[in-house]
Amino acid sequence: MAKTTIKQVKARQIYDSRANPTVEVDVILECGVMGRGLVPSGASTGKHEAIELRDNNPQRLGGKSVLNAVKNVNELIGPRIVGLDAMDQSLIDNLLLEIDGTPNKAKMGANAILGVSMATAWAAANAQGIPLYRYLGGSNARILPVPMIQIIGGGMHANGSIDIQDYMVVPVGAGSFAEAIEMVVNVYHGTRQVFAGKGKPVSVADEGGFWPTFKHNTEGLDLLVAGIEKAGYRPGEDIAIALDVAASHFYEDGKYCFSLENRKMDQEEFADILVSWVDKYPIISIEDGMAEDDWEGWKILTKKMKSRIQLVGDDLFVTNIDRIQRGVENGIGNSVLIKLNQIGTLTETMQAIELTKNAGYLPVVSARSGETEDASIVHLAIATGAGQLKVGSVARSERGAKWNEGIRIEEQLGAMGIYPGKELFKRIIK
Ligand code: 2PG
Ligand code: MG
Repeated sequence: MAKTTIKQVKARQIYDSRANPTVEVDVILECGVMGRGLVPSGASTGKHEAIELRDNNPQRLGGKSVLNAVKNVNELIGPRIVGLDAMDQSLIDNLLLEIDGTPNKAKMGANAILGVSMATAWAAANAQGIPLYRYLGGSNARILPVPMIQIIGGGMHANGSIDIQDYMVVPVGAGSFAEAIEMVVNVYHGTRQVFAGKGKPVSVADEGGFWPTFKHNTEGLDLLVAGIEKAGYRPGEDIAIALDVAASHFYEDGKYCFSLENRKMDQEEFADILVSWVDKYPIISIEDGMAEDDWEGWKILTKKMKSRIQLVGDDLFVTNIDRIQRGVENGIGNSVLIKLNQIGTLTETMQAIELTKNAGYLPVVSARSGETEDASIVHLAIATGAGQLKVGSVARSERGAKWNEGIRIEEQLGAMGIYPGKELFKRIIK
């Protein structure tokens, strides 16, 4: 028996950053080493994502408990993977798909499956005494991600108070990952001063960015530029702006509806609005500028924008190889948001990143709005050389856990580490 043979699998219900229940899995090996997987959870979920199994029992935690997913791990999945070698990640992930048997992981739950998949990888890495990024990526794992960090949180993460979901910054001018985080922390505090100076509340939304009380969606862009300047940086040169429009959530009957401005737009009009923002503000990236099934709208947007900025598909691609493939074949977007729990296993996630890179698109590894102290996604981003990482804001420890882990890994990599900065975007922006 190998020392990395799985001896025990144990799941439990824990709680995430929004005080919602989620799944945690421990995989324990014969050698006594353990790996742990903590599962995140989205709020602005794409409809093509793998299924997050919740109990829907109104008597308990508002229907959100995950006791069935926990039970699936403890009673159905665990017994099937005990005795297997934790080093055989893809074999175990394939077995998880087989045990579930549905195309969208509806039976076991993607939350149950991902917990096991992640815990297995950590156990194997821990048994070898190496960090996860190195276990998954080998000695090639040395590209630190350019962070995409939320300064103002809107959309479904701020109770629908404005239409746009994430106003973020990208420290393209930093010379290292640690410097990148320091710059964004300065912008965060600079923006707080700008908000306070205008008499706006400085309370925060779900991912730690400031809560928006705006009259117009572009007010967020103006405040962000002011925040960057207040911190002493040059907008665009040092720090660029990124948006997650999350357009699926205000697309109704073929129209994009800004409720804040009482305005309904067709695809052409909406794409023109976004282009006018790119003309006016130092925007480097727009995510979900069109809705998840509006392939036509995406085509129009890509045509108007392509090569000027990064166009990221989140709800559109849902880390799903078939959907990414369809996008690539039709020349839609030029970047893919990568979320482990959208697809459910580590192996499928790594395949999605590989496909994205091979197509000449840029992957952006991403957290969910509901997070835990787990920092696996930083390891995933570095292991795969993804190049970018999006994790909400720099405030709140479930976010900080990721940025802090990146700082530690950069220190570990020393002279081997590479922070790509603005160079990265030259692959897609001409
Ligand atoms: C997104 C994420 C993170 P959620 O839309 O990209 O901002 O949100 O996890 O709620 O889907
Ligand atoms: Mg998104």
